[in-house]
Amino acid sequence: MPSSPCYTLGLDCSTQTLSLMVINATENELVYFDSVNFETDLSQYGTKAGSVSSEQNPAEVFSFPAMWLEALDLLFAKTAKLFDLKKISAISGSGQQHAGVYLDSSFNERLARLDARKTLAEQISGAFTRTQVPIWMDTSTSAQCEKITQALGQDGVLERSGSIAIERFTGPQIRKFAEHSPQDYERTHLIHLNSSFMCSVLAGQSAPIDHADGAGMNLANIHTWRWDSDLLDATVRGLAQKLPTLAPSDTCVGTIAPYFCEKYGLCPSTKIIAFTGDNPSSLVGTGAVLQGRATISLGTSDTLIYATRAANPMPDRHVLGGPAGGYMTLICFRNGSLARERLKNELGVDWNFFDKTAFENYTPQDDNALCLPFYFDEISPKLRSSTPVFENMDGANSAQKVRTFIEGQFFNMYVQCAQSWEQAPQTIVLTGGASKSGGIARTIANIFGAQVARLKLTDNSAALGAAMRAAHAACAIPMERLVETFCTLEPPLLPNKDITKLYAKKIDAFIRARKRHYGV
Ligand code: XUL
Repeated sequence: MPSSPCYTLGLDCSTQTLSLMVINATENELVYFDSVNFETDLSQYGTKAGSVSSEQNPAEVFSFPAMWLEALDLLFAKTAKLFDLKKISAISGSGQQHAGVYLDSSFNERLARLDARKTLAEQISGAFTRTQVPIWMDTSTSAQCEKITQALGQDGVLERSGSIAIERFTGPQIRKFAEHSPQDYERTHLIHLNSSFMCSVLAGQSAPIDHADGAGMNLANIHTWRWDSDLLDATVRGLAQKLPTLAPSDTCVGTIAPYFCEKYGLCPSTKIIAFTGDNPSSLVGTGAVLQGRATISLGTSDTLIYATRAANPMPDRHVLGGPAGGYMTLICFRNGSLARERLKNELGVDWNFFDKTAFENYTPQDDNALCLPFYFDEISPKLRSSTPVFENMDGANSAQKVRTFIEGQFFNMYVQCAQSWEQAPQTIVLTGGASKSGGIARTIANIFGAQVARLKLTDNSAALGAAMRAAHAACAIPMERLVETFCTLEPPLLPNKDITKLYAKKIDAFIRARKRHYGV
């Protein structure tokens, strides 16, 4: 154990916010947390919850790398006033997965000469060959996915990259850019992910893409952890030249750029550890790097993640590199909190009603009421939808609608994963805004037949995971010890066996209804 304190800083650049957390890993303390909200704190970008949809094609959804840079300056400025950043030994971070950042040949030089009297956005934005970039909510690349699949076969793409060709993944998005904007594509010298881009800015040099986030591109080979030449050729010929290197998640990229030392008082020896995706980071921050735990994150999207030893790719799931070694499985559901918010608004109820009142004194009944809860095109399974379907619910009140909608969301999640996992988890850790909802937690416990608990220390498991990874890589603190200290759980909710049995019947009805309405 190191004798001097190990303060580490974790950043999470997610869809809606940039968050910053400081932990003192030697004293087992969470020391500081703050965040910047893209929609409200950077309203000049006109985003709704951090993204904008294209008017011509709602399947296209974008965000702005310049906005992420502005958020980084804002957040460090706020933090520097309240916390002595000189104490920080190492920084790591995470970002929303799949979003590419497209840069011209001036990027490296711009990073090398960052001037603390100016802002990051002012100095770096000139390198963007796309000012708005497609993010994970974008489902507009079906044609490109088809071409990639034709070239290698569905299994060929799956076996190599850990996923079948997926619309939001960076490779198909890059292909679309190359096809639709060939000149801007030509000018593009380097394509980073959100995570490796933010890491590069902090390190003042182009950073590698880590194995976990890199697997969300349909370009990396998950067995060799190199860019796969067949996948690259099937995407865009010559793409290899435009990609950073791939590296394990615990790689030390270098030390912090002088810009941050001069402006915010960080120490020049602060180590920068490779950034990763928000889901891999949450796997660490919830302690699900250990076997037997799975994590459901109830955020803009709902995601289910768990660690595995072997890769074992299957078409309905994504295999990523494990942020602490091995592999992890991820299933992402686009109809998460934004869909819950739509229903809440349509019913004219508040979150307290939605999370609590609607579930008071509720025991699920053996009836035919059910809901296919899709306000948006779903990615798991792939289906097109703009409104939920309520079946056998004529005359239902708001409370019944809320409950049936929530049951539908987690029936869908259960169906997407349970048929194919090797070993069902005994504990599910819930994170994200909606994890506070007792009604949702109970529903999940009963559907999955597992105990469900939230983290005691924080809601932001991605930022915590980043700070933990920094402590592990820079101060050599064992991951098991970090999990033991920082990922303690609140008292769990236990499943009710009779309700789990009843839900199994309802899940069969859900599968039939989903097939009837959407063909999947
Ligand atoms: C995962 C995914 C989302 C984003 C959200 O594949 O697309 O969970 O990472 O930030």
